[in-house]
Amino acid sequence: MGQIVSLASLTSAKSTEDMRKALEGGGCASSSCGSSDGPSDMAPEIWDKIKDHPCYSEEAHHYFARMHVAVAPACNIQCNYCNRKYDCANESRPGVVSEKLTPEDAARKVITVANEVPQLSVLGIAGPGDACYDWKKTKATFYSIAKEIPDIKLCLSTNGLALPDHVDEIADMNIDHVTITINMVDPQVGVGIYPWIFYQHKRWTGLDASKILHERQMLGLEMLTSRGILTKINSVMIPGVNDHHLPEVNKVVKAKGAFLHNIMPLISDPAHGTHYGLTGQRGPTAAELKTLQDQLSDGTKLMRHCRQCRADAVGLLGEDRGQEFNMVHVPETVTYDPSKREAYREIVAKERGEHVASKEAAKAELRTMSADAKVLVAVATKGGGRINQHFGHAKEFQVYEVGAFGITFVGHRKVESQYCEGGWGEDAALDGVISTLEGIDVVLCSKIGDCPKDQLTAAGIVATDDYAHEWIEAGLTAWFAAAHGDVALRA
Ligand code: CLF
Ligand code: SF4
Repeated sequence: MGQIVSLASLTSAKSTEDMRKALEGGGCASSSCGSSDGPSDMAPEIWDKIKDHPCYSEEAHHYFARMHVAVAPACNIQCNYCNRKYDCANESRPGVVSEKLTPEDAARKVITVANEVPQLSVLGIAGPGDACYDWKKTKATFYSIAKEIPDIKLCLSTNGLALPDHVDEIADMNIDHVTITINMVDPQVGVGIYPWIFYQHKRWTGLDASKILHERQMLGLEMLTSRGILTKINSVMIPGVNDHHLPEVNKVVKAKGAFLHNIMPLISDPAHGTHYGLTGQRGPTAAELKTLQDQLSDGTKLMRHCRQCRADAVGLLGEDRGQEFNMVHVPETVTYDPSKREAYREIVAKERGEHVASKEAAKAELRTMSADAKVLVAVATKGGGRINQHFGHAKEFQVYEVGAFGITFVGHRKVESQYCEGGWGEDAALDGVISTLEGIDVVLCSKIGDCPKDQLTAAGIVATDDYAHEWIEAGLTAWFAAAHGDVALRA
């Protein structure tokens, strides 16, 4: 068994050997949901495009990082979940304001991050307005960074209205990943989401606005997929507005060739000052989101590992290193040094092989179990695919459904305040963690004290550190076999 992986130790690793040591005992979480498909599930050229993209491959998100640069402030529509004071809520958490950058600043920042963060594989532009409407800045930024760091993947996110005007340039610039936020395919539904759009020098409202937006989104999607550009659809799930309509959206975007569908829960905190926030529109519960996702399992593959990240996010999904790379920390002149990224990639390539073998073994073992049992397991992990985090330090838990059918990655549960902050346990925080874990049967972590364990037991949740530092799949399977061994089918 390897040592505990610390992704922080990877990013601060000074040498290839340090990185290798940090990764041993590390790895990644897996699942059998759509976006976790591996090389055997798709054409090699598609796998090649997604294998290092943390949003397009669930497996990759444990190894590779993205960063966003906020170069595109202008927007051409109004969404009811957006307050223009903040960044584009289509691709980032509302209520977060990023530092606006010029394309030149952005280039310096990306090179600085690439020199420091070996996991960096993707540069995304997701606003803070609309990347296609503010196209000149988006284009200038991608152009200069692609020249400096040719192997970085370029990714953009858009509301779709201006998209058809730029698809040819997107293809020419090798932007292989585009996200369109599509919340409806019936303009009548859109009336409740979009108060206005600005199109062809004119402001449109009501059904007219929705119709135009819908037509442009569909056209943009078709144009992208016909050029082989991988297109992800983001949909914001808004209870009572479009939740019942999203299966239809899923069906339509699948028919038009979308690669992935990411259903994001509406965040409508009144403090963010959005229309929905101020009018009391609620977001969906975790259970409602899961029910909808389960309903869609036959449609376009689902992304379930989205973290609704900050608009100036830097790092692995779920990790927030944006503040470390504010412009005050970025040198005036900086030269790209590929050595850290190259060394990291070599190590990850090896590590992934071992992890895939472990997942296959886990799958085979589970197939020998009774088909009846099915449990929801929350795993505390710092990344690297291992059960390697103390219960009290977890800022989020990765949730898996486990049964004879295999292991399905369900999503993550964010912890508002960690149980053990500052070295001792806080009872009030534990209550919060327990309510975060509602519906979970089992918690696997690398360490847990008797007190929180007892309180979890009282809440009907089994917690154990027996599988500390195991690959996640191996630990899940071992726990499942121990708990359901009496009904195992094998001789
Ligand atoms: Fe950024 Fe979006 Fe590209 Fe990823 S994010 S532009 S596809 S590189 Fe990813 Fe963040 Fe979710 Fe977006 S976790 S909010 S899906
Ligand atoms: Fe806000 Fe983005 Fe919608 Fe524009 S597209 S209104 S920036 S959420």
